[in-house]
Amino acid sequence: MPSLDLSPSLRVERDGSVLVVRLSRVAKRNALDDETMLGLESVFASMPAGVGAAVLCAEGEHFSAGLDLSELTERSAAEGALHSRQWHRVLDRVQFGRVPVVAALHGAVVGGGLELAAAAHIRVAERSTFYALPEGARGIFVGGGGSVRIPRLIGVARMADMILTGRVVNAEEGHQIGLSQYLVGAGEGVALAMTLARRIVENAPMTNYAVMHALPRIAEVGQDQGLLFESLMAAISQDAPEAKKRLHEFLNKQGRSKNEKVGE
Ligand code: 1HE
Repeated sequence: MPSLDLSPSLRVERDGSVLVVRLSRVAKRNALDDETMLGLESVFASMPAGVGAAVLCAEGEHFSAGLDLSELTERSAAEGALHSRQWHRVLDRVQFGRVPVVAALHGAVVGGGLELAAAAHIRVAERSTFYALPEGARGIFVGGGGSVRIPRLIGVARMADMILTGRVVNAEEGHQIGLSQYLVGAGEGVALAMTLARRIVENAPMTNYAVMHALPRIAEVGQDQGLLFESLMAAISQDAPEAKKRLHEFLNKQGRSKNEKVGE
């Protein structure tokens, strides 16, 4: 696997059509300092040609301890706003980049770590995973897009509870309430994330584009606009040569057994 290392706190490797992005700041429990965030921005902004999906995972016992609190102490309000906007920019690169992102979670997924995980399109959680928003205890508020992305996964009331009371959500509960789409045993997260990423790469590029860029926006607008937006996206995707080729293959049953028909 060729290595594309950028910063000491990130390890980036290519495995065929999948880019594996690994938080690698174990001594600080993968706390997200500016260097790491800017590294993530540059990775997701310059996805190499031929890569069709990314896996986001972490070394050590924890996915991420969130914002690096040592960088927070002397910041003014103005600097804080700019810093939060920097996080928004970086996590928008993750969510609205060129390729779908599958996050493999374990251990602490807290504060900004949960905000980062929420920017991925699919979350696979190992049973060691726990989620928390210690912002309340630290006297601050989320600043990395959490108040926008996390309620879309679990609702405002659950997120409010996590900040106000410091409630820690374990992997099973997190799975039930929608923080993860997959729940697996210890050490199985990255393998499943890789399998899912390889499956995603097989989709027509326009399908993946529509799911990443159109679906979350359609879900936010009114029914009228949403239905029109959906029709336009459907028309564009079915017009692509790849879609026409796939439909012909299905109708001509080229190289397909009965068992492969659904989902494939
Ligand atoms: C850190 C950080 C950090 C650990 N910033 N240095 N996030 C938090 O409030 C979570 C704070 N961290 C924890 O609750 C715990 O570290 C963990 C539960 C994640 C892991 O516990 P543990 O026992 O494995 O590790 P530790 O002994 O607490 O920490 C090991 C080292 O990592 C230690 O440094 P050392 O030099 O003394 O060895 C810790 O200081 C350091 N460390 N977490 C800086 N977060 C965009 S806005 C987002 C706002 C937020 O994210 S607020 C939530 C911040």
